[in-house]
Amino acid sequence: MTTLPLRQRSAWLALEAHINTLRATNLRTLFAEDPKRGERLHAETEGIHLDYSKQRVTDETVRLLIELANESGLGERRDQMFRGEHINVSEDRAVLHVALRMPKSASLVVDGVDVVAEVHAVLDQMSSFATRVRSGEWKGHTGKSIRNVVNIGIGGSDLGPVMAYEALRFYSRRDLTFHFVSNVDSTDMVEALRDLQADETLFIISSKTFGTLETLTNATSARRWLIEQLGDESAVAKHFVAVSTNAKKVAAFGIDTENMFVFWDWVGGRYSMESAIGLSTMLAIGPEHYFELLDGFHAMDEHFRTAAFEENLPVLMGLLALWNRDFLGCASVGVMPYEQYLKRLPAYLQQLTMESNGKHVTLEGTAVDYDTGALYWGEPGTNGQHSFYQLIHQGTTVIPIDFIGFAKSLNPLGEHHDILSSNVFAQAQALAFGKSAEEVRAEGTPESIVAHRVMEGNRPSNVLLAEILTPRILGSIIALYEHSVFTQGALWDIDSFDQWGVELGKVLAVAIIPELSSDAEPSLNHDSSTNELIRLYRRLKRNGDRHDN
Ligand code: G6Q
Repeated sequence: MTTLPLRQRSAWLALEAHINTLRATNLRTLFAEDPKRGERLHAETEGIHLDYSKQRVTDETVRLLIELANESGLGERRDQMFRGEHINVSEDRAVLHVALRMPKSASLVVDGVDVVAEVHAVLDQMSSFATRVRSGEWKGHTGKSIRNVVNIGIGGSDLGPVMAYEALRFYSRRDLTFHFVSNVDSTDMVEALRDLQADETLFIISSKTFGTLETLTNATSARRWLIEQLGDESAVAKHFVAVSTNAKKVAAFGIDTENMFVFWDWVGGRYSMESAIGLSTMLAIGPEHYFELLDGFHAMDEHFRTAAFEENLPVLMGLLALWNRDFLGCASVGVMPYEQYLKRLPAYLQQLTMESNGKHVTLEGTAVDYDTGALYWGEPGTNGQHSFYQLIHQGTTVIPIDFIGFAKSLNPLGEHHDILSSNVFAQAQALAFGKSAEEVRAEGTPESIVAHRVMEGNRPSNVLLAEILTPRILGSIIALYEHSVFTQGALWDIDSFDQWGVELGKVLAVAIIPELSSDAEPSLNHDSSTNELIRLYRRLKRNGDRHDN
């Protein structure tokens, strides 16, 4: 299907005309004129309720956005993904993370191979390994059971495992400790290993390519530490496993491929947390809970694949995000989970959204003439309310917020949970409706500070509400965001599955490493700023001062 460039599509032009109606009104008026608005502008699936009535939209906006989705061929593009077509065009790859969570009974044949059967073979291998480690049957080099797990990986091979471990900590084994080393900064590794006994520690080296400098540097140091502690190189076999697509490099590193868990090039790094990259998650929560997590992902996949766009949560969220970005000019989105266990969710979503949709050309390589991915960030509630929410309420830039709340706490304690949740509703209310000068005056505020206390309101938000955080709900929330990202990318006509922008810095760093480490004064051929910084670094490095604790 050939489509016109985005800004020439008729629904886009209609939205450009329609925005003027919305500029002339605000959320206060929209709610006052339409008492049922809050009951109407919502959608629900898989126990997740999305209230989007506090977005700056009307029924007409949503209708036009859905028309834009249809005109852009969103349905066809989604189906291409589910069929395993190479929709990651710049890397010529299929995009099949949805196959990672299909049930065993399903089948998806891509290039003559049933990928679902392959996925479940690895899941079986992971389950049997996790069961052996968790039961104490897997013994380390000295015959002791494993008590500590250290996942070494970065980016997509770290953020998912860390986020899921924190999110599902309630369901995890408390007699096992989990550590996640990602940064090549030695402090990350040294602090993680500080209190660990080597003979009770299992390292999972997670790297799709097994060629990532940070991960290989960390893995090499971990291996050296283990051998030094246990005094025997053969100890590596019982304390190192690998998760990768690259068996050759795993073997070259010295990990027996018997202890390797594979995945495939059709799984993007930031879409890999439920592949073998989730091994640490499975070790923490056990296979049964892990399969519930996969079920949650799959249920949302099916909803995305089959539900009408009007009721389709990921499609609606994606369209609203595009509306805020391109028509309301919002460059940033705040994700605020009111659930302590989701404290790493904003960081996880930051990669998912920004690495996927931070793109400047269309699939054909033409420069886009509209804004693409927004900046995503956030903190768990209520902490942010006592710091940066000031700017969200009264600053000169409008930041749409996704509030994520739950009706029940996993750790009920007195009134805590109702106090926490009241803030979800109150913050969304305050952002939408603000406080007028008349209301401020009516409180007896001195005239000199009335203006300071006025809150203009009309600031958009989504509220996602579910009953309680379970592995299944977590899977559904992540898949919801994945497909929202997909929806935005499809309309923007960009490749949401590559990440060429991260390459240049890596290459430049590799050239600079020897210039920092060699004893001989290198001849520097960079720009004058880089040259000068390298010289200064070398001078400071030679400085004789030591810093001991
Ligand atoms: C994610 C990116 C990136 C990747 C890391 C780690 O989509 O591709 O974050 O996950 O660079 O790569 P490896 O898993 O290959 O070490």
